[in-house]
Amino acid sequence: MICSLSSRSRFLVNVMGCKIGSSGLSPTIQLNRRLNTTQLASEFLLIGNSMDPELQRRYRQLFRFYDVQGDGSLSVEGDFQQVAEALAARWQHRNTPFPDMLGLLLGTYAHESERRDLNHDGVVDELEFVDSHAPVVQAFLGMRPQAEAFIARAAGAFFDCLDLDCDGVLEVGDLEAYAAAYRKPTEGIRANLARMLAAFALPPDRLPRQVFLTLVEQYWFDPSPDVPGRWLFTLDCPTDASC
Ligand SMILES: [Ca+2]
Ligand SMILES: [Ca+2]
Repeated sequence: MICSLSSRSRFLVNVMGCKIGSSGLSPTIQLNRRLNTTQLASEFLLIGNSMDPELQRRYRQLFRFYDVQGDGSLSVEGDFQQVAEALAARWQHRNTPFPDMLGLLLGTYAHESERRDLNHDGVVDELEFVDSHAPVVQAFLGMRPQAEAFIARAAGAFFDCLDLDCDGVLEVGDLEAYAAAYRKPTEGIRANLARMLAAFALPPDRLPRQVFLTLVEQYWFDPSPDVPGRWLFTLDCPTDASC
């Protein structure tokens, strides 16, 4: 995720993986490096087992979405670099909302990958990906107002990276470009967006910024079976929207 920081939410931001401090490493990561691998695995196994199964399912789904090469591991070089380049390239000949969008995306992906790489072998596997989000969930539950403010900034900045005409609304083409950057199929995106927007009694093909933020928060943190955000990364919605 992309971050702009305020001192109020530093703990949460540390957990969410944004860069702070002179070392460039969050205290969470620094602490992790003082533990040996066995201790670390035990810590995260315990936390991971306490996570809601539905959230674990979604994080596994998200891992597969992010896995551009489909090889069961994530890395900047193998997966995220081409995504960042594809998303930044859409802005060619346009004024970007950030001075160096490619650099911002690459830096964010690099930092997120480092945070998730619990055994520091340079890649993130599915188990690491799921387990590394346990402290994020705990931080969200423990610091809800700060967490929501953080989501508004971080996910909001990512929204801006996709909103080519800067009108505060994502269209189907913006979401298709995002999925295509991850080499994912785009056929079901229109129907999937329509069913999510129907839950907000909104027109089927325009996703406002605030609704996007709500869907992101639901996907990451609300395991309820009826929230529309649970569909956010669903790629196989039938085109007749009957799913
Ligand atoms: Ca690893
Ligand atoms: Ca737009």
